[in-house]
Amino acid sequence: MSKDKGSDNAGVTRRNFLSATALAGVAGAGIGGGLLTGCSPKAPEKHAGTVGLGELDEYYGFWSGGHSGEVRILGMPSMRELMRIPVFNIDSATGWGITNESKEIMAGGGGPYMNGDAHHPHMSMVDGRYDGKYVFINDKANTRVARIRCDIMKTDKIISIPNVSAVHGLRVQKVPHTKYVFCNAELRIPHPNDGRHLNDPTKYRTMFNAVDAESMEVAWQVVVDGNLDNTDADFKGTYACSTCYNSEGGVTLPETMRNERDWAVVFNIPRIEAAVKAGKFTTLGTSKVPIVDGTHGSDLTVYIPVPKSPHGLNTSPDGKYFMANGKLSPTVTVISIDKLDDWFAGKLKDPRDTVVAEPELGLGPLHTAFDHRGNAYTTLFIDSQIAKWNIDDAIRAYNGEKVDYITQKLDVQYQPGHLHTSMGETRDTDGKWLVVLCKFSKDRFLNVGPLHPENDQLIDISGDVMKLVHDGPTYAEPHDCIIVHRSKVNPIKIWKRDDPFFATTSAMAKQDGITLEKDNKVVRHGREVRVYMTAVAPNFGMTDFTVKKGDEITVVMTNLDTVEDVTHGFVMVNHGVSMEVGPQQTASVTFKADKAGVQWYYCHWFCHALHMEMRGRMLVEA
Ligand code: K7E
Ligand code: CUA
Repeated sequence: MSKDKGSDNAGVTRRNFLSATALAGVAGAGIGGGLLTGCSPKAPEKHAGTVGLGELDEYYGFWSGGHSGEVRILGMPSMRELMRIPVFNIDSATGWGITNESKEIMAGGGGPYMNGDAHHPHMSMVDGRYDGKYVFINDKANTRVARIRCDIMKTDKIISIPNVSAVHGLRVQKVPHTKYVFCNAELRIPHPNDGRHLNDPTKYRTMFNAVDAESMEVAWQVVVDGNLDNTDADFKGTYACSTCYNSEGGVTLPETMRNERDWAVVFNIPRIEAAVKAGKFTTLGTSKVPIVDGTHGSDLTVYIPVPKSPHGLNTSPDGKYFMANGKLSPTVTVISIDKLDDWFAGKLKDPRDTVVAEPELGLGPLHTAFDHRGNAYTTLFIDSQIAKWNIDDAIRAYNGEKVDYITQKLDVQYQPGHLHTSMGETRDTDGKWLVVLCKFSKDRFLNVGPLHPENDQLIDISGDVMKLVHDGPTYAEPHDCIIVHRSKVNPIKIWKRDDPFFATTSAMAKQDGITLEKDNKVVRHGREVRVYMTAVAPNFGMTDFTVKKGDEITVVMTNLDTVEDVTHGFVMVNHGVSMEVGPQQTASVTFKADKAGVQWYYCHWFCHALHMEMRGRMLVEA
């Protein structure tokens, strides 16, 4: 529980380190000393009514950053933002998109792109439970999928999905483990997309994609009818289900809105794997990814008619149901996963026979979350409400009984999209907290100009009634989040010297005969100059080096500090270059020495009372 005080690290803390080593040499307490020792905790006050000052949260929240392109870590239930993980975006503080290590990862996704549109962060699982290993997230803007390593909380892979446009819905396979990351490509494009077709919608297609979670290669793709929106997987390892709109196959808005019903499409994973294995696939263009046909009539899929333009797709954590959220219909369609077995065994005549409930909840149902007591919580975008309803009661009502399945409606501020319960997409769903990600904050906060923050609201669902307990303004646009118990996540505090994150850089150093842990040397290969440098607070291993104008400089920096939280940085003034170098990490950055004269570099991560003095000079000879 959230009773621990401060850090649970038994080793040297940042404060001890600073008082023991740094302050001795500083006249007076100095600016740094004052800053770092002046923060004595007061008596605990309650934050968000839930977590006292200095107390640790019970959960990690992984928040998508929407079109900011990043992922954020929040402490839950305090909703304090703990960290940002740059993924598809460029980040000035850490040098993401600037360092060689991050550029190598970003290059895996094609581009170069400076933007991303991240919607759905989901953690890898074993047997339907979080395993703390990876968080995956889609990029709708540039058709990519990224993986974050949860031991270091850095992005370690980005891939682009071939043959499709705009990856939207993303979920992991839950059982037996996350072998695949499932992702929906949303926008339909001509097959092949070679510049010949604009106005022939019969040529337009999109696909459901499975990415191998370990190799991060696309395993296979499934051609579908319509546009895919959101997706989720079952707790058996047999099915994934996606909402699918535009059953009309149109390309303009009026064309795509004509039909009263669209679909939930169910993908039979073992059958798809068997088809790929048996060679029953095609490929497109230069991509080698096997493509199987899952359009109407295929035995790899079933198209279940559901009311018009469904949006969210959620699996109940008891493993019994897929739920398609109606968006333009006030309903959520509840599909029995057992009955899907009957369908694929040929025992049912009509795909609608798999539907066991269709509760009417209110206007604009977008997403549904769950507790462990048989309740579902659905966002009503237009009504600005959460509907809490009982799943069994909704099934009884569908069977003709007179039961009121809605137990509460709660106003939220305003226009909610996703919502998520603590551990709610896993077998460990615990029914304690519900977070609702509201698209509009309107009047809830101080006016900050025409662009308003959004509003993530925290709701206590541990009792019989939902209670709103906290407003959390957020920057564009956390579509979705997951709330993971802290027992599942265990990041390291100091880098391991053999971390694959900087393996390419280490290999380059080795070729240059450099021992990164001690050498401070300049190695020249023609116009390519490699500057190998160590850093120990408050000194760079090299306070000056000389290059020639026009040289291409690669600075490789190794932080030799072994103290938790002592991160150094490297900024070369007037060169557009910055990078984070954590304890025991190596990082590198490449730039052109295109200005003659003395060029200062400095450390931009506060590391020491003499941090401001941690600097050096590059002399560029004309
Ligand atoms: Cu509803 Cu992209 Cu999950 Cu936004 S999606 S809300
Ligand atoms: Cu090193 Cu600041």
